[in-house]
Amino acid sequence: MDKELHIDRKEIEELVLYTRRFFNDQRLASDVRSKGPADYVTQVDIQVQKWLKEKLEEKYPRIQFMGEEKDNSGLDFNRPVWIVDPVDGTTNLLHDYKQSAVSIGLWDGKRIGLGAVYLPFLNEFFWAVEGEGAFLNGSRIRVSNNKTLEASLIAIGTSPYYKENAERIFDMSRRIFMKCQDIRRGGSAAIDMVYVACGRLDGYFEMNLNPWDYSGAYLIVKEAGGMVAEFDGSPVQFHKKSHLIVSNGHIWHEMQKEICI
Ligand code: 2AM
Ligand code: CA
Ligand code: CA
Ligand code: CA
Repeated sequence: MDKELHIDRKEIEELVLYTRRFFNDQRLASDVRSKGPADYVTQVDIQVQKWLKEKLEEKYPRIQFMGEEKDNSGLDFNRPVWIVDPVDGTTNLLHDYKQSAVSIGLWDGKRIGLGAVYLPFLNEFFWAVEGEGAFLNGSRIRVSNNKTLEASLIAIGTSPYYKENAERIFDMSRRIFMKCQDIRRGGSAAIDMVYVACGRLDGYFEMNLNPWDYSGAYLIVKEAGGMVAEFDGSPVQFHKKSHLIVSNGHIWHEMQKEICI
């Protein structure tokens, strides 16, 4: 990462951990607006984004801010950008399912140099800086060592806002299911990815993800020894929608074989 940016881990961690109070406020979670099919925004999303935007802009005035719940036109990706999902897993929040995350990636103008994902309901803070490894609450994490799909637990994504893709997605999921130990559907891309990073899951795939869904967790998976790439094997692009396969590395190609028929 560009060292000139002078990012202080402790400072970012404190800002992110502060957001826990918004997640625990039932009034904010039940203040809901619909953005489209199966697509919602609550006051938790709004308040967490507002908090992070204000604080990050105050501490790092040279870094631009991209967030799911704002207009992101006019950003210059040749310069640094925070890529923020204030709540990943909003549908879970609506149902009090306790599986949601705050996700922050730092695009340094060339690549992702830092990733932070916070799980407020578990009080787990995942962190990675390029070349420095991945951490969960301060302890080093590694992906699992499972070498086959047969021994693997795989999370799927269902893209509920694009139900016209359902047949294709459930076809892929069925093929994966037939070869693996079992599947899970957690509802937060960021959580599924950091769970791959720390070995709770062996793989995950989903279509149509936005940069704020995966930018924070991307580096955490990579620094934990895992692999993240588009369905066709090409590198992840951070300014557009992506179809991603994420794994411990060993089973990436075996997953791809079932997904891309
Ligand atoms: P969200 O909770 O921040 O909206 C669930 O399938 C995953 O897809 C979650 O990470 C969810 O993020 C994300 N998601 C939800 N709506 C989406 C949309 N319209 N486009 C792309 N991703 C979406
Ligand atoms: Ca959303
Ligand atoms: Ca999201
Ligand atoms: Ca979100």
